[in-house]
Amino acid sequence: MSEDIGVQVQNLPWWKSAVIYQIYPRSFLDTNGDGIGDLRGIIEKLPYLKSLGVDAIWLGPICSSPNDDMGYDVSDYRQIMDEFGSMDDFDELMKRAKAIGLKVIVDLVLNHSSDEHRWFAEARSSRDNPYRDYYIWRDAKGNGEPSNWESVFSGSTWEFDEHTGQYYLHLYSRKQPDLNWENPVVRGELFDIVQFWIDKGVDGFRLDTITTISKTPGFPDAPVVDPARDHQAATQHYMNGPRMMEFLREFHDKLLSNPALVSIGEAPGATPTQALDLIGEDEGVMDMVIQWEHIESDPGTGGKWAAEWWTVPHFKKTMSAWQKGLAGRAWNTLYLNNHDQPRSVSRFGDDREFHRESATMLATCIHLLQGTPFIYQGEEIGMTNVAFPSIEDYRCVETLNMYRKELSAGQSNEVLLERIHRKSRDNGRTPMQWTAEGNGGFTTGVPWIGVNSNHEIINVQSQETDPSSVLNYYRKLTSLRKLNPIIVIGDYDDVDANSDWIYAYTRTLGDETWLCLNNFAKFDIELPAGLAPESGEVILSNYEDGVRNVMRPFESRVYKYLNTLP
Ligand code: TEU
Ligand code: CA
Repeated sequence: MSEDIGVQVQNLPWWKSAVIYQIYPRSFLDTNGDGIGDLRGIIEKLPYLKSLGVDAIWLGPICSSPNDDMGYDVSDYRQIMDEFGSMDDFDELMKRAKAIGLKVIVDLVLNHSSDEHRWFAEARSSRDNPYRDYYIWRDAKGNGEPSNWESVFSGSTWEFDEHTGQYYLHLYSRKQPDLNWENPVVRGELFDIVQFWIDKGVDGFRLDTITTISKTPGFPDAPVVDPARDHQAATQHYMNGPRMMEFLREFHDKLLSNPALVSIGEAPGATPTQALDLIGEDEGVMDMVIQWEHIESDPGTGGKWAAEWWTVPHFKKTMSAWQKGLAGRAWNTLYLNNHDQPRSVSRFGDDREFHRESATMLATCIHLLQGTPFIYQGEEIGMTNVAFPSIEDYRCVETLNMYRKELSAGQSNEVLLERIHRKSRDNGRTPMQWTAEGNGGFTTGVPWIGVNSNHEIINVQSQETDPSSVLNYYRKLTSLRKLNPIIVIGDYDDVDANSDWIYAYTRTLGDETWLCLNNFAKFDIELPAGLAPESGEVILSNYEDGVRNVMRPFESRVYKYLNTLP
């Protein structure tokens, strides 16, 4: 690597060359047999995380919570959730992570609190309580709710409070009342909480649903798109709202501008153009956004539960729009999995016949793009969706609410379970599969949600010793990134964008170009002449012995050229 390039990479903020590993603490490792993952479980697995070659861990919410939405409903922002352990455990986790060079990012849920938070208990006690204005209260309009908005988790966003005779707003579950960011006292309280975690030594924040903190004044009705009141229609009144940038600018100037901290805002509904406002290199208010466009690139209109018709060209178009839209102006996050999504190998790959091939192809495709790759726990062994037989086996509030609503509207249990098997967030929340033994080595007790029975085949232990495993392929990817600045800062371009099954793109830095070919089909694809490389060194592939002009099912191949493509 030339000296110039080495210096360029060294001068980047740490999070640009990093790989971030997302932990869903509840499902990672249980060390006391209560069936719930805990901080001591994370401490125990720090050497494993280090061995993956990741640079930072992002911990899903760890604060006190009644767990209506599994920690995304916080009842005390300065305490650790009982089930997860104590603040001493957290301090120890920080110390041990730092000692082995792992950074720690925490998840902050500032759009709403739990209804069991002290503030809300006060607020609902009377109309003139000093905490009343911490939340959003409105009178009935006519005889009905203040607006027709549908909650993300089904039903109205307005919940009537008998005691004080007004409605409060909750974009998510009724146990997640929205905080009133219009109130400067609330912003002050939230910023103090952020400072509390900075003082704890964390390296950054993932800011939950941060683009919904400002709502259209007057709460106008959403256009009625369909009688089912899908929540998408209302999002225009609370996503990227009128004062969002102002609030975030204040947040940035007071706290987030600290260059040692990374700030990653979750931005459902953001387009590349909107993202530039939030994260533009010069004027941005955060470092990166978790955008949803590529993950929701099912072009249907029926909302998340509709049968999807995901296509490779549409996916490529979305990825390219983000790659090109942000190039040189802002920084991408790269991911296909998290705790809100079904497992990518089941969704975009083939979790049976081509499990290893498709898990490694998807990984290659994501990790070689420009941006910071995220690995979600279990992805590194190719964990799959689960198909529990009964609704009783499910835990996710979004899933359960949708089921109840649709069942009472006349839909059958069978149809609803099929949707849930395909799309439920619980697909991504089953316990981490460490071993082939009972409960996958996750717990000695009864797990809070079932362990996928395929842990007998898909688990960390068996993949550790297999050089061709998905796990060891992820290790190859993280180390390749460390050795090759082209992966971090090389320019991106797409190639043959019209191909139905191949996602081909180049990365270029100085006189070096990499061609990354990914076959999303479960059958052979013959490469068109322009794409079939005549020369070039293969630096990475998930198959042995590449065949020049044919890509086998879910094959990935990365070629390196000097000077120019042949
Ligand atoms: O997600 C925000 C969000 O938009 C999701 O609720 C999304 O609409 C849903 O998952 C689609 O299936 C964040 C968290 O990531 C999520 O886990 C929380 O439930 C939500 O905020 C509320 O805090
Ligand atoms: Ca436990």
